[in-house]
Amino acid sequence: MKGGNDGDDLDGVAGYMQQAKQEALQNVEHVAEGVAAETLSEGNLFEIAQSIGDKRLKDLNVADTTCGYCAVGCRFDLYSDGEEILAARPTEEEDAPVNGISTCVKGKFGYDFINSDDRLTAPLVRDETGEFREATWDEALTRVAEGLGQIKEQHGGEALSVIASSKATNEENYLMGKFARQVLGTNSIDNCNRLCHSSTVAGLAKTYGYGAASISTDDFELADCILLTGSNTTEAHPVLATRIKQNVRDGADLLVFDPREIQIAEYATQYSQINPGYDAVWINAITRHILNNDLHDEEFVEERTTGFEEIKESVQEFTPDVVEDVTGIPHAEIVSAAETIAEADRCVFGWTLGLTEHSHGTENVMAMANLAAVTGNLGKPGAGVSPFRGQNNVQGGGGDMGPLPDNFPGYQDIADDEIRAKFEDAWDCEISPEYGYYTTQMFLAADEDDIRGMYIIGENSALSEPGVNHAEAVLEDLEFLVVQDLFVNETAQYADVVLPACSFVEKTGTFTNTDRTVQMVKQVMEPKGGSRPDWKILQDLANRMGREWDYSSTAEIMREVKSLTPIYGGISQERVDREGGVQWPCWDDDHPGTVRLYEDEFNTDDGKAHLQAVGYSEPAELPDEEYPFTLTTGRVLYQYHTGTMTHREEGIMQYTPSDFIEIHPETAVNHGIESGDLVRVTSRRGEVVVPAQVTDRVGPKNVFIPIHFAESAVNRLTDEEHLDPTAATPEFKVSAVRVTPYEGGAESVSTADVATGGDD
Ligand SMILES: Nc1nc2c(c(=O)[nH]1)N[C@H]1C(S)=C(S)[C@@H](COP(=O)(O)OP(=O)(O)OC[C@H]3O[C@@H](n4cnc5c(=O)[nH]c(N)nc54)[C@H](O)[C@@H]3O)O[C@H]1N2
Ligand SMILES: Nc1nc2c(c(=O)[nH]1)N[C@H]1C(S)=C(S)[C@@H](COP(=O)(O)OP(=O)(O)OC[C@H]3O[C@@H](n4cnc5c(=O)[nH]c(N)nc54)[C@H](O)[C@@H]3O)O[C@H]1N2
Ligand code: SF4
Ligand SMILES: [Mo]
Repeated sequence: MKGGNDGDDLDGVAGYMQQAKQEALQNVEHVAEGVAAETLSEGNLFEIAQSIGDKRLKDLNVADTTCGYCAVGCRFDLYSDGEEILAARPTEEEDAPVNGISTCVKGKFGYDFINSDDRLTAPLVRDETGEFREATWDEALTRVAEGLGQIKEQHGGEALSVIASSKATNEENYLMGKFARQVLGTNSIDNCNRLCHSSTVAGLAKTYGYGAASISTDDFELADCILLTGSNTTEAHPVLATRIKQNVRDGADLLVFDPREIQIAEYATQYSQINPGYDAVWINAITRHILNNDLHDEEFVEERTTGFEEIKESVQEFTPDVVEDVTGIPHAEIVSAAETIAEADRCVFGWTLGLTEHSHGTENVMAMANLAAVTGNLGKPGAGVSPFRGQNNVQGGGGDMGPLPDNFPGYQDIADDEIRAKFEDAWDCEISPEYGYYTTQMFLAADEDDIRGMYIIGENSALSEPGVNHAEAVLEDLEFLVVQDLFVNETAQYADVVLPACSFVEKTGTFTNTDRTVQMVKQVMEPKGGSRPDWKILQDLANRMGREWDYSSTAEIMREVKSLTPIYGGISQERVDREGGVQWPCWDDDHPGTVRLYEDEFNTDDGKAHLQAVGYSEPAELPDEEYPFTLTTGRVLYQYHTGTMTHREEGIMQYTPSDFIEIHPETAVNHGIESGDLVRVTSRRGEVVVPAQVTDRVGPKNVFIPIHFAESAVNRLTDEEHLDPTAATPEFKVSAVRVTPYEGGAESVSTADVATGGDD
């Protein structure tokens, strides 16, 4: 933390906040058009500006830091008077490689959660009556050490699992992995990437070698053509959307494939409305048209890929009739997309969860990776693949740092004897070569008593897992559950001990964003009450469980990461701070970092891209007479996930205070439903009651519900059992449901109504 020092800047910050208000109210550049005006009450913004105006800047702390919401990785200065965050103001453009001078509403205004009345400020333990009571750190940590220790003693460390937090820093996630393997003796450690982009990581790693974006954010502005699918970019990655729209305004082509006519579709050269769950089909069809008409990049294919003949054969089944029938896309749209991509010199392929959250997500991603490779769109400016990552630090904390059942930091395979020996030596412990459970599998393994205790850090599994009626039963039945979070979230309600952690404004470390840039996160406020940064909690716990950890700062932890992780071999906090950001792979102190992957070779044994034949796939659960609609789920701009942070933001809650279901006008008429009416939505696994929003944004056979509301938790409807066979990602984007008008009226929606299982 440092104090502010420049008298003139005082006006600057106050002035900035006034201007921000104008922007939020009028200039709706990167917020969904037409709704920005309602986002924040004028009073709220005025108060912020006023409160800065009333203070002397030298009394304020200011730190240049990285946003803790999404993985775009916007940078800004945060101003605090020690009590609260007063303003977020973009840093100098050159210090903010991704966002330049813009940020979205969450990064700019989403800080009320930090001081929220229900923020955890002391550990909680269950008393004899089963209720929580506050405890000292000493008592709470002793209870945790005993609870986890007992299970380890009786059933072995493998009976324990850890869910690590992609909200937390790289350094903390590194320690979570080390803690699981060294202290608990389990490889069952995973994180939210499993619910999100693990199929991207698997599919890209198999084809190209690295499970990450090949490009930098700047490449969006260098491309002649951008294909976007399964990404509600303006709402989920607003600042990336701004940069894409900028390039489209300058003449680039934009192709959007999505079941919902999302806002970015308005800017598209071509928008194709697709049936959810058949992405490999239309992607293969585009590849087929390109190959059968010799529109591919022959030289690139010849020199830099293997498997071309196999994929040429495998795409032949995707004939125009088949494609139109299952995906709903007319052949002419396949042809025009194929030709636009083939004609472009530089094309970026961008995607998010619409492609990955399926029982065949890895195949979808491999089909996309094939398309990028056959058109030679890799390893050059303005061309490549970009899965937009989700949580602020899921790339680094959720992947690179190795809190994973199968990998050590830097994607080093735990089954490799030499690599395992390196970590056994560094960590002074024995590590099993057997992979642990993925998150989704942990919940299934608990049914068989293969998992008996869990340590859940910064993840709200009781809402975010698929099939939460099942997840809740598992959490309830665990022999021991520790939750480490900012709040008593829905998951913590099942815990034996809750440990109060602190947020990204209260600690120092690094995050790695969606384009592999490692950036500094800096403390601007003291930890709230008795809360502690995750790394300090882990250190205390490790030491109570027989180890001697002695880190005095997160910079020291990063030095250990650097020594064990080749792709972070040149990355230290000092360097990241000095240079503003460093992109991995960065092999040593003299290496400049990597702006773009695969310029010369792929990260495979022979240096070539290994194209993977991908056949027909369909969702695990198809609509039928009983459950005739396809439900898809996702996000809205102003809310973040399970709401732990954004529901505490008054301005944001004014805009999206409650849940809704998007229903096509035809469906609405057929069922006698009008906008605002309550609707009962039933799947084979459960039901929820939500108000209808009648709109032709969705197709007539589909409905959409956001994921942000506990009271009508959409994951009561989704399926925990049908997982991607490679990546174990759930099929969040497709469930078969029935919709019926809810007869009871709003006041009669009881908790029991919305919270119990369905009629299966
Ligand atoms: N405001 C906000 N921003 C966020 C988040 C948040 O909670 N709130 N969360 C962050 C995280 S962790 C993540 S992972 C990202 C997610 O970012 P996105 O993936 O963009 O978000 P979603 O809304 O889940 O879904 C994306 C799109 O997939 C489409 N879709 C649904 N089914 C299919 C299908 O079968 N095929 C295709 N091709 N498309 C389909 C939906 O219509 C939607 O437009 O957002 C990040 N940013
Ligand atoms: N149906 C459906 N379900 C989905 C999805 C979908 O599209 N559809 N998307 C999936 C995806 S992509 C994701 S990423 C998940 C998200 O699901 P979760 O990761 O479970 O969601 P969050 O609400 O972000 O939970 C993060 C928790 O971390 C806490 N926290 C914040 N900062 C810190 C910190 O520094 N330390 C600690 N210890 N805690 C902290 C917050 O208070 C919060 O409780 O949801 C998944 N679930
Ligand atoms: S786009 Fe993402 S990183 Fe940027 S300010 Fe918004 S939430 Fe934060
Ligand atoms: Mo995510």
